Amino acid sequence: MENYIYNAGLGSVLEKVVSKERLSFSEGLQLYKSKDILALGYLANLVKNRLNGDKAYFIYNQHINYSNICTNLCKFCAFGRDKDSDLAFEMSVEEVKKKVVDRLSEPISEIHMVGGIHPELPFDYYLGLLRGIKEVRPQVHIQAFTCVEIAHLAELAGKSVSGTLELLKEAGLGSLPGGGAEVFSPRIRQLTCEKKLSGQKWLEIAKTAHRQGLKTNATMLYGHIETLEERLEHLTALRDAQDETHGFLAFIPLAFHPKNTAMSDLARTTGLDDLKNIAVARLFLDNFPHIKAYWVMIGPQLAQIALSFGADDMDGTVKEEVITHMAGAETAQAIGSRTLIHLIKEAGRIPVQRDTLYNVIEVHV
Ligand code: V47
Repeated sequence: MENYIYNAGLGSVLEKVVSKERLSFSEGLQLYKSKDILALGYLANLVKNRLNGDKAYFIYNQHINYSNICTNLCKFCAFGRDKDSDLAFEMSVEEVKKKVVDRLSEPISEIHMVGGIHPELPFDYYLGLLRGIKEVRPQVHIQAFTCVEIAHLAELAGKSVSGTLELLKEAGLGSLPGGGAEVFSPRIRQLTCEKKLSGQKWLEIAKTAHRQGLKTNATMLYGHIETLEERLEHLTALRDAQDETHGFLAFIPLAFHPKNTAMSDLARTTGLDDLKNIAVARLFLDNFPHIKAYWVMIGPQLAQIALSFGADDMDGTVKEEVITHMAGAETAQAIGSRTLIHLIKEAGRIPVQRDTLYNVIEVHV
């Protein structure tokens, strides 16, 4: 295989991978430009195996979107709605609690909860969501509110980001999901989500959370109008931030779904680009412990293959996924843990059911 990698022009990357040296920006670009997906997969798999062995993680989780009302209305998003839209929705704290209660018989260890930037809901509503969930499911880990929502909540609370995070933590917040990062490039943000907070602010909030002991994830929305250089700039900014705080748990590349968005003329991402984003992320983000293949966006079949291209995590059962499905995702809205275990085993990996912080709940041998 080593000759194959040299023939693919990636010999110098192989040497760096073997000697655990950090890849440069231009090497990252070379990986993105390579059409040799097998060479990329082989290299990424070396790193993945070194970090995570044969393990592939999944979690028993439940997604809850408390509201799609949003003032940002990003061009790539089919979920957000103006408050006067017929399709706008907003759940009361009681309704969110009921969603949790409805699944109390299932071994859910994480609630993943995000929503739009709502123009009217007060700060107390968000504290109420966290307290309400903890009231009915005290042991559950709540991974909620992207850095974009945290910036908004800090404004509502009239406090600093760290003061706001403290209050949210007291109410039950366990960690932050990785959404809202999109592509950090100011050019891309100007063209696709001009009202959203800047990439720099997103990173500052993530780092503030880390310094307060809150772990977070990070994402990149790829496959629309971003250049390969802009992808690499995004990954570089994440790698630099992680060097400072070591608070990111996982990186999740998010494949753009164009349907029902203001960018619906664009095509869906290809399988090759999906695998490439997983592999390049694994190789470039040398300080990220986990790379997730999010089956909702790339499909369970490709997510399974991604376990041989650098990914070590398939996310989880998810239950009612809404954000990607409003943008035309054809995957199911939930997946059974048995299916996840089967997919992982068939890929030659050991399925490890984890909690949010990657503590092992059960190894499914
Ligand atoms: O923030 C919006 C993106 C994110 C579209 O942290 C779209 O473990 C594709 O962040 N096509 C929400 N993507 C999902 C997310 C996530 C999912 C799973 C796990 C984790 C984690 C995080 O989805 C949004 C936005 O970046 N998004 N519209 C679209 N049309």
